[in-house]
Amino acid sequence: MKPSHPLTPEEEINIEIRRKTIKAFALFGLAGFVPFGVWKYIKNQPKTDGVENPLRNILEINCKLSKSYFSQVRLAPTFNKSEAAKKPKVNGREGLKKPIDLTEWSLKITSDYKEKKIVSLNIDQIKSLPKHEVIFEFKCIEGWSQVMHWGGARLCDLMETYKLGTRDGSILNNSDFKNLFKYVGMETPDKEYFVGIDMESALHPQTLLCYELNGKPLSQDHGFPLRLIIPVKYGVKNIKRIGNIIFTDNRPADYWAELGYDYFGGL
Ligand SMILES: Nc1nc2c(c(=O)[nH]1)N[C@H]1C(S)=C(S)[C@@H](COP(=O)(O)O)O[C@H]1N2
Ligand SMILES: [Mo]
Repeated sequence: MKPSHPLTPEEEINIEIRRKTIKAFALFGLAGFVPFGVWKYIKNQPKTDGVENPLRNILEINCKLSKSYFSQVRLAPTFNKSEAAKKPKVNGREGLKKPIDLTEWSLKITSDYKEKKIVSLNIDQIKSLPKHEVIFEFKCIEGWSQVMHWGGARLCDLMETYKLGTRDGSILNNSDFKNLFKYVGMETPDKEYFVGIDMESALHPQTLLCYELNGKPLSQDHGFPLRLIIPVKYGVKNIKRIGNIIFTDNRPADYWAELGYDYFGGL
């Protein structure tokens, strides 16, 4: 349905909430059953400056790339440190068979164009990017969830700093989003576990490359030395022990999507 007038910001937000709500319910095969009620529920949440809380203004986000990409962004709800699980559960060990140490690890990033650009980074280079923390409810498709407290660098800051994500290797200018690759693929150093992420979710300000859990260095089981935390997606997309990253227009292989789960794995 196309309105006959330019949308007011309020209308745009409503359409966006409704779209996301329907998408979330479609995942559970419930589309057409609940959306309106749930949408109304979200709509009736407290507002900050006239904007429903789940959709906060991007103004408080300082990654330029992310800021120019999103005019409004829906943030995953966050919690206090005291609410985070003291003994966080470990789930999934694909690609983590043997322990790894920093002497044998680097993050290799490839951009999928003719002259493939490869950037290789060590953990100190990741740690020198601005550090962000997120405390959110981590959800696994197996049916459990827990509040977890993570720390690391924003993927969008990495992309901006190393001029990654654009097809011509330039820093994204304010409106030239067509120049962005469509996907980001990530895999473990042994390629046993791998995920594909849509660019929009990669640029989300809560999407972090994490090296800390509960304020301490990651354990091997939780993805040492670097893992993805992407609160807008289910656990499956939160790959542990990232070895390689690729920016590409070809939909990257995805471990759980190949086993029949929804490729986008969003919440
Ligand atoms: N390398 C790797 N990453 C992975 C998995 C895996 O098997 N291997 N499992 C995923 C799943 S299904 C979940 S729920 C989360 C669990 O993260 P945690 O062990 O830190 O709680 O990791 C995700 N990342
Ligand atoms: Mo999971």
